[in-house]
Amino acid sequence: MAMLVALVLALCATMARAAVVEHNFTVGGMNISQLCMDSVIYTANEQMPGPTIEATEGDTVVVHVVNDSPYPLSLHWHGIFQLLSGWADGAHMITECPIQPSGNFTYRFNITGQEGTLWWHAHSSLLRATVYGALIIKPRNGTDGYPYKAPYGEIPITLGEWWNKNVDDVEKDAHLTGLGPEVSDALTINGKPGDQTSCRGAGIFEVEVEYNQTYLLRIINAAVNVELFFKVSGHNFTVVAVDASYTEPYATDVIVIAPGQTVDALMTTSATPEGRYYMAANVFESKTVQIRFNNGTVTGIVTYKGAANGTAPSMPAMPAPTDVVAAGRFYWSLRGLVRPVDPPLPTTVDHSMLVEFGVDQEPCAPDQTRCGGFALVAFMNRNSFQFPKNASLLQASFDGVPGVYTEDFPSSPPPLPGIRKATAVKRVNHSDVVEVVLQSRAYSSALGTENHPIHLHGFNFFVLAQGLGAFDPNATYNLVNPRVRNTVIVPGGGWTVIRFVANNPGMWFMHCHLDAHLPLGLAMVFEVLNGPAPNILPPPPEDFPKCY
Ligand SMILES: *[C@@H]1O[C@H](CO)[C@@H](O)[C@H](O)[C@H]1NC(C)=O
Ligand SMILES: *[C@@H]1O[C@H](CO)[C@@H](O)[C@H](O)[C@H]1NC(C)=O
Ligand SMILES: *[C@@H]1O[C@H](CO)[C@@H](O)[C@H](O)[C@H]1NC(C)=O
Ligand SMILES: *[C@@H]1O[C@H](CO)[C@@H](O)[C@H](O)[C@H]1NC(C)=O
Ligand SMILES: *[C@@H]1O[C@H](CO)[C@@H](O)[C@H](O)[C@H]1NC(C)=O
Ligand SMILES: *[C@@H]1O[C@H](CO)[C@@H](O)[C@H](O)[C@H]1NC(C)=O
Ligand SMILES: *[C@@H]1O[C@H](CO)[C@@H](O)[C@H](O)[C@H]1NC(C)=O
Ligand SMILES: *[C@@H]1O[C@H](CO)[C@@H](O)[C@H](O)[C@H]1NC(C)=O
Ligand SMILES: *[C@@H]1O[C@H](CO)[C@@H](O)[C@H](O)[C@H]1NC(C)=O
Ligand SMILES: *[C@@H]1O[C@H](CO)[C@@H](O)[C@H](O)[C@H]1NC(C)=O
Ligand SMILES: *[C@@H]1O[C@H](CO)[C@@H](O)[C@H](O)[C@H]1NC(C)=O
Ligand SMILES: *[C@@H]1O[C@H](CO)[C@@H](O)[C@H](O)[C@H]1NC(C)=O
Ligand SMILES: [Cu+2]
Repeated sequence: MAMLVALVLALCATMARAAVVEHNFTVGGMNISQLCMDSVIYTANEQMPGPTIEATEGDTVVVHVVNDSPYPLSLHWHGIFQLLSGWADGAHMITECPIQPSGNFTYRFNITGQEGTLWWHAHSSLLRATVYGALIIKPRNGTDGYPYKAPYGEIPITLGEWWNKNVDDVEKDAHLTGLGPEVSDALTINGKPGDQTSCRGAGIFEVEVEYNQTYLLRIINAAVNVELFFKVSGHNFTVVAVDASYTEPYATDVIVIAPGQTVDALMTTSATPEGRYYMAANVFESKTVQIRFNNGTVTGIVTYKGAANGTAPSMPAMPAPTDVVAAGRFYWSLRGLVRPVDPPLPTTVDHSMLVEFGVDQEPCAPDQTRCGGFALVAFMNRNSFQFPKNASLLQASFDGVPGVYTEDFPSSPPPLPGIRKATAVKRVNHSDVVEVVLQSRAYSSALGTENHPIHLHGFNFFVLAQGLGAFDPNATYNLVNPRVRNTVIVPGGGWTVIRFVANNPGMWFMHCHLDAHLPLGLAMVFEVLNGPAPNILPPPPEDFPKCY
């Protein structure tokens, strides 16, 4: 009996009870001095990055959002499954109409069957440049739940992109000129541009570590439009998870990360004791034609305990911004960690899709008053996604409002050329298995190609294969230990195959996570129907932002 009591106590100690993790986020203006300039930006709780949400798998997250900004706002919980809580996904005009200025809304969702590093961000206009933060999910079993030795400490590294200009104006200008957003003014690590910019005394992120310990770096690419290389001088990494899915340990000296993605990497502090080491990030630019890009380097500092003040940190040798080999090696080397507790790869496919996408040129529209020559347009299977204006897709579907969207998103590229501006969804039954060949294409020689980080809301997917050029139907798929992600790079002009189980009713956005491409139409939506009880989407919460 005593033994039984001891056992029960031990279980209680290791298995955290499901808790409610509650936050208040007020999104409003704040004065900031950044890059030697005074700016007004919009943030959650006057923090950039915004507050970190820390939860345990099984918890309920409740975030009361008050919109004190002049912009319509929605917050997306990037990578969260939103099982039967699709109303809380925060995708602007897909799952909700935005929270109007002075309005408020409480996002409520349970975190079920996922753990690791995710993040949250505004999903309206370019606000996510400043409205973002980490969302960290601990295993139910605490650090014993990690499939690797529990680290001594954890260091969140949120990489961002900074504009001196108001980012809503950057977005408006992008439309008026038809050319996409201008290049950002700096990259940031945990909100700080570091000490390699022309602004002396710009803030820098610094972290103190103990010698000869292993730390878990939770790296998030919250940048708006750029893939990044990340290194720490004198240190190597072991990648153990991406997008809150465990990987087989992967040793590397450089992390490559696309907007929307996360990487968990172990780093052992075994360099010279009492030393100081720069962490640094710079852009990986995959475009095949020359363009302007942010060529700056953001720095932070890892200071070993006892380091003398003023010790100059050593700088890592960064890959060149065009180092496609380093980038490809990282992205394509990752393998999923197969655990009995994780959902297995489905072996049969109900919907097999080929989705061709890219960016092209079209004549300027009348409202593009600063457009000369041509405007950019993007599409998937010739459908350039248009955000609905009067109702969110989910509300229209739930209330049966006609005319908001069509259900004819094609499963393969239509034979006729021409671009349709449409709000088209692909309908699938609950629990159907969907496989998509994502095929990037060059539509205009002037624009070339570039990598696109494709993000799927509501689901993780298995990444089965990828390659350059046209999809190879004879390609070997990894059906053994494919990596699991929510955002995957499709190589410029190349292809990537993903597979997922549509086990959650709702309207789930799939789009390019470069904010430059989303307003151009590089998106589509999966409509997943209700399944048998209990797999039925409940009605929206009472305080749901009103569309009509
Ligand atoms: C949120 O704000 C309300 C009202 O001001 C307050 O009662 C509550 O304690 C706050 N909750 C948290 C988690 O800060
Ligand atoms: C920023 O500072 C200006 C001048 O001090 C002040 O008038 C304004 O209210 C501040 N704005 C915010 C959002 O705090
Ligand atoms: C979330 O968890 C709570 C507490 O366990 C439960 O009452 C609620 O039904 C769950 N919500 C959903 C959408 O599953
Ligand atoms: C949220 O909005 C409701 C309805 O307008 C209002 O009654 C309430 O006071 C608001 N709450 C907060 C915290 O602003
Ligand atoms: C958590 O611990 C329990 C009891 O030791 C075990 O049965 C379970 O598989 C563990 N869960 C995970 C996700 O590791
Ligand atoms: C570093 O830590 C390892 C294991 O914790 C230990 O075996 C080793 O002796 C330590 N090395 C130094 C130089 O302290
Ligand atoms: C990092 O890994 C490389 C390649 O394996 C190795 O040459 C180098 O010595 C390692 N550096 C450190 C600091 O461990
Ligand atoms: C980086 O870009 C700026 C602006 O386009 C340019 O003036 C500068 O020479 C570039 N620096 C390097 C090292 O290429
Ligand atoms: C470095 O400077 C800081 C602040 O000036 C001080 O608190 C700290 O003790 C100094 N550390 C060492 C190792 O001298
Ligand atoms: C949206 O609503 C406006 C005003 O009620 C109406 O004129 C317009 O036709 C509606 N558009 C669509 C696509 O339903
Ligand atoms: C859903 O399943 C039903 C019954 O098998 C089938 O008739 C229908 O075509 C399916 N719908 C979709 C969108 O796959
Ligand atoms: C795929 O393999 C078949 C049979 O070996 C071959 O006939 C076909 O040409 C191959 N297709 C491609 C695109 O390589
Ligand atoms: Cu893109």
